[in-house]
Amino acid sequence: MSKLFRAVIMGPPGSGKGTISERIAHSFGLKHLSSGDFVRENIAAKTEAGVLAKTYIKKGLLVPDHVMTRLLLPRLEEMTKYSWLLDGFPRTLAQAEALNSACDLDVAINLNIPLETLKERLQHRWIHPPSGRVYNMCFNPPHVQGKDDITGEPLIQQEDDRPEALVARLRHYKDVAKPVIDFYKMTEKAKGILYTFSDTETDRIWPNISTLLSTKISTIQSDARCAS
Ligand code: G5P
Repeated sequence: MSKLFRAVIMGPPGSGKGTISERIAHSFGLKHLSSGDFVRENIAAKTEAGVLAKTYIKKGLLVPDHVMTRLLLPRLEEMTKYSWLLDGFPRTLAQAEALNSACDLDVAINLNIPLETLKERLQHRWIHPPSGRVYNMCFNPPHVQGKDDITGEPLIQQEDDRPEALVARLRHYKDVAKPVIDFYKMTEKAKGILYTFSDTETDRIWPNISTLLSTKISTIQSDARCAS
């Protein structure tokens, strides 16, 4: 019998959540659920939540909790048969509490990356909106400058990666993240699931995350086998 595995990945803008999530999804077969992608899909579809979210993202602010939980929790309810990795949620204590009520997590990954590294990365990030492919002009540049590798279509810089919005995003993250970390350290149900990784390079963090998840997933599956 195999048991489902549920994880979250948290970290400031530019900490590598998306990059690491792709590697986790690819290596471990978890569904990658990105809160940022859900928000952007809703903005593109001009849903009521999307129109509201856009006004916050433009200013580099978090989307209000009631909007985020309304977008995210129904998506999780559709995923009851799958193992998943939730990228970018929770961001606030209220979101952590809502998620805690909705499901049991196995692992919470926390990325701790220096501020200067974050600013440097995000200033150089460009995306291909139709596919969501992300480039960094230094770390993983496109083959042709300004063009998507697969389609050749133009790349754009997201509004919230522009310098004014960026500084506000990083500052705001710090204020709201600490209670979330404390929540995972102190709440009885979540005790022992938080793992923090600190470095300036994703490629140095990745092997440690990969080892952690290999160990956790095989422990959970062998526990499930013993119980059945
Ligand atoms: P998102 O989309 O969740 P952010 O701001 O949390 O956005 P972001 O900016 O997408 O997160 P990330 O996923 O942590 O960053 O990082 P990434 O995209 O993998 O890497 C950033 C860049 O660095 C990329 O260009 C990558 O190639 C490069 N890179 C990675 N590793 C390295 C490395 O080792 N070296 C170098 N040189 N480069 C590297 O959310 C967007 C907005 O939606 C709202 C908020 O307004 C948010 O700002 N939102 C929410 N609001 C409230 N609550 C929530 N739960 C919300 N979720 C989203």
